[in-house]
Amino acid sequence: MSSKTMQKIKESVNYIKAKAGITPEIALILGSGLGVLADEIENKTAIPYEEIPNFPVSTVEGHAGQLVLGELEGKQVVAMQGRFHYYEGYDMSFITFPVRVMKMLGADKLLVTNSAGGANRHFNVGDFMLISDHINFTGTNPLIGANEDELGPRFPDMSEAYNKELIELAEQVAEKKGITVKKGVYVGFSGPTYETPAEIRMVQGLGGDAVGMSTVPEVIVANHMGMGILGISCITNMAAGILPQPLGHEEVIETANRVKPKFIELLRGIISSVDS
Ligand code: R1P
Repeated sequence: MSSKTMQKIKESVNYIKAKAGITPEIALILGSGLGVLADEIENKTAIPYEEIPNFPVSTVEGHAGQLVLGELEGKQVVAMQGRFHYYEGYDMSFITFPVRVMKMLGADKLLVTNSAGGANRHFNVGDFMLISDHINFTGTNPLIGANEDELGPRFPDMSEAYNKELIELAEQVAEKKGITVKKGVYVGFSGPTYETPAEIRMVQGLGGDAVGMSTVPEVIVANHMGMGILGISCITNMAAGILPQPLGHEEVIETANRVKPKFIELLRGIISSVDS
């Protein structure tokens, strides 16, 4: 990270501010097939990533590729309808750049979602899992490089990367709405291969509950900047070796589509209950 990065963040922020006259309180990152929540945003301004200076461009099916700003449940929000993954070939600091921009636009809270494979045998396809913690198995870290002191410390504390109060709030909202939520540890791999059965046995042995190829870098960067983070995984498939069937992205998108109404209800409830 260098002051060149600060300059780039400012350029992106200024461009977005000129297009959308709102100061978001909550940033949303919408996982594979879960981008539909951004369609619910009112009075919105949608800006394709390719228009925003210094932004990467989405390449994955199920990720629309635009930043959407507007109102949801009376709160000002900014949503990434489509995220970036390390396996797309981008540098880790580049895939997490939009998180920095959303924070500099004003968002102090990050609600990050993903489609994940269930490694916990007590989970079922279609479950939601509140992320209590993560294990970084990507082999790298988005904060590698010179530290930008203006953004956060050189050695960030990760002892409560996922905010306990936000997890409790999400549990209360889910209970009120009669939506069952699980809680667990998300293990982030680089992808793009799905994990092997042996890797899933390792994950289980290490206390991991779900696996995926996103979220971890975004959460590290958001935590670096002191954002309050809530992570929700949608268990779109069971991880390798749990069921006698191969894995594919079609199933991920299919399940995400199926749980859409419940996902929207849960997320809306959380956003409406979060303190401004
Ligand atoms: C694999 O099917 C894709 O789905 C998940 C994995 O990380 C991978 O990108 O997507 P999100 O984590 O973006 O929801």
